Amino acid sequence: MLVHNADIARIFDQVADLLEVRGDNPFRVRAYRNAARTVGEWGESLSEALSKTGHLPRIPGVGTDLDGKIREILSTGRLSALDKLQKEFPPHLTDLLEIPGLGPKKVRTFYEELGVHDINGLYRALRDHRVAKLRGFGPRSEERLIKSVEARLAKVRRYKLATAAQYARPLVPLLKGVRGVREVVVAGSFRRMKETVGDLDVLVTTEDPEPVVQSFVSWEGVDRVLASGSTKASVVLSSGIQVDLRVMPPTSFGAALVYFTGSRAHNIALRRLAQDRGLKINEYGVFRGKTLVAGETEESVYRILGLSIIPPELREDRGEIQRSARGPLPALVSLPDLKGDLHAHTRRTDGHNSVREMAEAARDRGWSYLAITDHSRRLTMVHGLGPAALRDQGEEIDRLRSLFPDLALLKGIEVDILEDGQLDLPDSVLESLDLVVGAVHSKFSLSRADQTTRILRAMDHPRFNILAHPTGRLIGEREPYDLDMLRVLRKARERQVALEVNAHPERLDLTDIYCRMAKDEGVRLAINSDAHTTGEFDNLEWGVGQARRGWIEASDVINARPLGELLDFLRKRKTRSGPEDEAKFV
Ligand code: DGT
Ligand code: CA
Ligand code: CA
Repeated sequence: MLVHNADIARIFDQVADLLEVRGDNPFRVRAYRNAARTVGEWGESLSEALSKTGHLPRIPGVGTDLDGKIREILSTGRLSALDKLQKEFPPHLTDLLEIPGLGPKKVRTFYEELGVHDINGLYRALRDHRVAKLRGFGPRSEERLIKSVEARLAKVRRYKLATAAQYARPLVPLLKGVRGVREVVVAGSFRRMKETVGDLDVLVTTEDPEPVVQSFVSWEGVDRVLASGSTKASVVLSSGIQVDLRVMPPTSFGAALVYFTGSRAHNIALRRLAQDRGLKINEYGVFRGKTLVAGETEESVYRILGLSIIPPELREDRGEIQRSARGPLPALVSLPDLKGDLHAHTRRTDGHNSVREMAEAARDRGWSYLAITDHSRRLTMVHGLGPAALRDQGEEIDRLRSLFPDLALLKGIEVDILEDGQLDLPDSVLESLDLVVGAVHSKFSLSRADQTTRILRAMDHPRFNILAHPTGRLIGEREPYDLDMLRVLRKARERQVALEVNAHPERLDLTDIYCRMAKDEGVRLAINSDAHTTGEFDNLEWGVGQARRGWIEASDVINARPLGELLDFLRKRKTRSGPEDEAKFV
């Protein structure tokens, strides 16, 4: 039985949804919700951990009860407690919770009073004006709900990159294990590291396609087979994600990889370029007349078109083809370039590990530095640090430093940017720190002018170093706040502030497009994990992916710099005051 962490998370979330609709104890609901989140983001596969060591790792928020439930899911793929709950309600009732403005109480009312079972049923009830007649509803809320439901019905489901990765990765060893298989690559938007993925596209090369298709469609993770032929198949996994398989001869590997990596726009541009040169390009190769002239490697395909090889993350037809016609593309930043992380939390606020545990994990990754940046005090959702608590943490860091001779532990804070642009700690406290990460956690709905002014003012603070998750968006859940990004970027350059590429799978903020805009404006970036557990340092991979999609090189990234250069950047106004000195940091 193959169970991913994301499957466990999904089951726990379903339990939480159903408990909520039933009106169960909110603490119980929250326990499931938190466990879903932690397990979903856990770095190592719990299934592998259990089979390797015989027990589960210590997971914050997972006590003996939930531990037992995880084991049940890992061994059976199901949870009897969920099966029982599901019998109480129609199977698609909780889909209604995905509609903005619909909480569990309303969902239950629709079910009990109107017999609504699913989103379509709700839509009919709305259109028949049955909802408007309910107590607590009226024509206005009816109108609003109709809009939300229509938006939901039109939406095609996409998966966050990190979630898609959990589903994609086990497929590779499975298919590599089939006799005769040469290469297995997950191509498509996944290979291009797009922030969300619609479906997975798996390319396999072999001389003998039959057994590959057979293993694929009969894999235990497959829920249903949509189509199956001699060299291709499409399935839906039990997680709901679709996977398209394509089996090709090894001589076509490069051409097929180019074709199935996409993007579609990139492919179309390549095809046009080929035509201009009297060539024909498809997934089997590049042809002059009937003669195959390239196709075994991606490099050969690009070369015959007069191009240098283009990294998958750039293949969006955003100028990469014209640029590669002129010579090699920039060497994009990669994970091993990072020398540390400048945004990480501990148990003192909402993290799960101690400073020491975080430092050990950083050391084990071979990093030169790690900044501890817990939340400041005013943040209402957690107990933020005030001056005394922060001093206390500073002393803890001082004591630990001798244990980590090769890792610089930096004292930092993730300080709230208040509504008026002030920072949520006194200057004297901020001055005592090695770095200040500033972030907006409240008042997301300020007007564009006010939100921009607020952030520009914060960046004017002489100790402000990094603007964390600059747009505040949560993928698929919360829109970015309204912001004049160009002005923010220009202020960042002027004040020697770096913008964060927050690597958390739900944030990926800055986006690829803004990364590129930042580079064009000469702004430095910091690719940070915002880790709340040691395992979440792994999330940096997703941040690096977005930066690469934004054409970012190591030289643009402050945490790809050696410690000395990083400190130079952070200590900006202790040694100098104006942007004219910035040339020092190139
Ligand atoms: P997704 O799945 O929506 O996140 O995005 P992709 O890029 O993975 O798109 P998908 O799965 O429809 O197709 C995978 C790749 O196959 C796509 O990036 C390019 C190639 N491809 C598919 N259909 C066509 C087509 O009609 N024309 C061309 N030129 N390429 C195609
Ligand atoms: Ca795809
Ligand atoms: Ca596809």
